[in-house]
Parts: sequence; C-alpha cells; structure tokens
Amino acid sequence: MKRLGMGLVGPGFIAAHHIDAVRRLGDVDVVAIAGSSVESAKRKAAEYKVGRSYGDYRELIADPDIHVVHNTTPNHMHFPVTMAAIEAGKHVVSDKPLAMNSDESRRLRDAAIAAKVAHAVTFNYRGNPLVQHARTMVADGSIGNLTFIQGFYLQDWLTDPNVYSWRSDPAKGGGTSALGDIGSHWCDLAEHVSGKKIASVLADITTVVKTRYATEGSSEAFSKTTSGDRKAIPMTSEDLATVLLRFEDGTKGTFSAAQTLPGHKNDLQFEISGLKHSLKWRQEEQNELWVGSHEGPNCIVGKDPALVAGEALRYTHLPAGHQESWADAFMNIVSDAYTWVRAGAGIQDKPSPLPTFDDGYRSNCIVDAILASHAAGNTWQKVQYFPPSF
Ligand code: SOE
Repeated sequence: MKRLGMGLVGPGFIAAHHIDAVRRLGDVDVVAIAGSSVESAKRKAAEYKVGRSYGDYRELIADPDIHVVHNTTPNHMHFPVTMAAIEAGKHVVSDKPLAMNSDESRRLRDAAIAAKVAHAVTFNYRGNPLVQHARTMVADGSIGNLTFIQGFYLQDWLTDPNVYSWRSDPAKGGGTSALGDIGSHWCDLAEHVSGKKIASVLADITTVVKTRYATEGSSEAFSKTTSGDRKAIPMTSEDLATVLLRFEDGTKGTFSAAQTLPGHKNDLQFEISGLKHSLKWRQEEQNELWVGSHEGPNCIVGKDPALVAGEALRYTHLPAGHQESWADAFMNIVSDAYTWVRAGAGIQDKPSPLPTFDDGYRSNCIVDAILASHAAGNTWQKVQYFPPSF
C-alpha cells in the first residue's frame, strides 16, 4: 500500500497528539512541520523528530510529499491555511473551531466539497467507543423516543486571571471562549449521538474573570505569567454559558459550558433520555456508560469488546478492564480521516462517525445563534445553517 505523507501547520499544544495519532497508523509518514518562524518550526521538528521544517505554511502545502495537511494553528489562521491547502488539492484535518465564524467555515466546507478532498474536523470525543455505543442504542430504538438531552462541558484553567493566551484574544481566538472551545464539542456530541439537529437556542452568557494579566508576547496556549512587566487586559468573551435547546423534532435540551469552575478539569458529560432508558457518559470516566431504567435496575456498560455494538467495536482496541483514553479516541478519529483519504474521499465512503467540515460549519452556526440569543436580550434564536448546495 502506498504510504501517505502528513504535514502539520501550527506546532502548539495539540500538535503532539496529531503527530502521535498519525504515527500509530503505521502507513503514514510525518513529513514536515510549519511554524510561525523558521526557528520555531526547526525547534518543534527536532522535538517531534520530524525531518523537514518550514517557516511558512505555503511552503509546506507546496511540498509534493505531503498529501494531508493538519491545521493546528490558532483559530484566526484556520481559514487561510485550510483554504490554501484545499486550493492545492490537499486533504485537510482541521482543529475545531473550523473557522472564526460561520461565513468563513461555510466557504471552507463548500470549497472542500468542490475540490473533492477529504475534510475532517477534530470533534475527537466522537472517537470514544462508548459514545458510539450510545449512538447505536439511540439509533436502534433501544432507549425509546427521545425526550431530553442535557449535560455540560466544564473546565477550570481560566479561573486564574494570570492565564492569558491567543485563546482569550478575540482577534486570534474569535469572539467566544467557553462556547467555541468546549461548548462546541458538547453540541457536536449531542447532535451526533441523538441523530437530531439543534434548531433553536436561548442563552445566558457571562464573563466571570473580567480582567486578565499578561506580559507582552505571552500568547502560547495556557500561558501563565505572575511576574515581569504585566498589563491588564479586559476580557470581552464569555467564560460561562447556560443554554436551553430545542431540537428539530421538538426534543428539549440544555447544557452549560464554562472554563472558570474550580475543580472541573475536562468535565464533559452528556445524558440522553428516551421513554425507556437514559444514557449518561462522562469524559473523565470514559470507559463507562450509565444506563438508567424506570423499570428494572440501572447499570453500567463497561468498554468491553464483548458488550459494545456498532462503530464502538472497531474503536475498542483493548480487552475489558484495560482503560482506553483521550489519546486513543483522538486516534480513532484521525484513523477514520485517513481511511476516507484512502477510499478516494467520496462523500459516500466517509466512515460514519468522522466529523466533516459540514459539522464544523454547523458548530459555528450554533455558537453564532447562542451569541445572538444573548445579545438580543436572552431570546430564542434559530440556528441559521445552509446545507451544501451540490
Ligand atoms: C482546552 O480547553 C481544550 O484543549 C480544548 O481546546 C479541546 O478541544 C478539548 O478537547 C480539551 O480542552
């Protein structure tokens, strides 16, 4: 089988996981890294043991040995890098959010479809075996007609006002913080597992930490500075949000997203109730799925190849009792992206759990509607989403 070449643009925090996932596939070479300067690219290439480095992403995209471009740049660079890769006929794996707003992400989706390139966005929690098991239980009617979808995605790393990076700068991170960074994952999971689309939203959003402190140039993700010549930076984006949801068929829902709640590290949970059962999955205990019953006992389904169904089976790599984790789920999604590339990237050949640019665009549309709801005085707003026209 022909080996594929991967090139990564933007070697920050998440880059190591893209590289690790690709290396685990065994038939893909990590060819090059592009950074914001020749020096940073060289340094990161040496750290990750990658042969080539470029100070400009356009040089990486032009490298004939690279078939798939992974875009792990800060959010404001998602659009130009991904568009340039599509125009060069390269397949793309992009970090979420796909772009800074729904106009940009719609253009990326349409361009990727027209260019017939594989186009994945890393809503990586879909790669968890028990997320896929829950999706199968919903789809085959095991939990009955859906009534309510609820949950949260809570973190605490922005509780400290000394933490500041590009993520808190609207010019680089976009106009939203908790919603775009992690609320987007929750909404994607809710739609993916339920098979239903969010039609309208009513939101209440808050900025808990109103001022952050940073020295000039401290923009690496998760940077913290407590000394030196620091300046006070007023925060404009939300770090706490509560949202009511109406799905397209009338199913109701609610979720919260926050990055300023002490003790919540990467606390993503969703619960989906039908008339027969409820299912609850929590990312921090990702090898268990709670099944609630009105008649009969509640139980826990463990991540066990003998118990899971549907796509969950091929996402389960170890026997029962052997814990799998965040990086394994991430790898499952990256693996599906390369399966799609090898199949020729036709939409009919896409592995069903793999999130595409259309999902990335939907996510931007949902976040836009949530921000519009709050701005309009906490009123219901429709999600304005346009399906692909070809
Ligand atoms: C930071 O909030 C972050 O790394 C997100 O950007 C990721 O998407 C999420 O999976 C974990 O937390």
